[in-house]
Amino acid sequence: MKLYDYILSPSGYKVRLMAALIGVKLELRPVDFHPGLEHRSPELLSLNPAGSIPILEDGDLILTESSAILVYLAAKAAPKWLAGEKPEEAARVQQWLSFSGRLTASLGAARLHEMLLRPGDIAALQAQGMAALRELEAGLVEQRLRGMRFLAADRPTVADIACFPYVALAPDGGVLLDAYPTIRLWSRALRSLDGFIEMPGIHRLHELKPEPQIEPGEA
Ligand SMILES: N[C@@H](CCC(=O)N[C@@H](CS)C(=O)NCC(=O)O)C(=O)O
Repeated sequence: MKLYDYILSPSGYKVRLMAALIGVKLELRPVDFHPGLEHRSPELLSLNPAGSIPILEDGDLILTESSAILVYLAAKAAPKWLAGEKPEEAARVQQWLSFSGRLTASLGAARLHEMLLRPGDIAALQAQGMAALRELEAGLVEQRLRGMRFLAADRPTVADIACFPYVALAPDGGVLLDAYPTIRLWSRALRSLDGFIEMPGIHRLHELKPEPQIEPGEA
């Protein structure tokens, strides 16, 4: 399977991370996203008219949209990551896959603005990003009250992988994670999974850093 990818792309990293966690081997085809804008070249637009990466090629199949690619990899190699057995878990997966698009549009756009000087209303993007983080924090607190550490089930699913990178990289766009203790715990849980891989700005769990404390009544 060939992945059109850029090392600093959180959306490409979603696919690389998913593949690493479930033991799928990918052939990486680096795209000169910046400064070359290769994702908007005729070759890549013929694969994805939307002009975005990642793009996955598997034989004759060409897939765009990172959420679809995550679902494809999981369905092929590790269906447990789809959490389809219980209706409410399957629905929650869909809910958070859809929500992940809002993280890309807010935190991702703020990051592009700050790192690659993309035009945009940075204050509005950061405010939208913080609103999304509050929603994610509330969702994770509800899950904890159900005894679950992950977004859709008691184990990680494609939904967690779809949401994680733009959240972890929020500080690149000027949005700090200090106000979201449950998100930080969730990030720690993901970063300590067997097979976890890093990207620039997202590190494996550092064992020496103490757990954030959640005060009674905060969760
Ligand atoms: N909805 C797409 C969005 C992916 C996305 O935003 N990719 C960025 C790179 S991280 C991109 O290609 N953006 C196009 C651009 O900014 O010109 C997906 O989930 O695959």
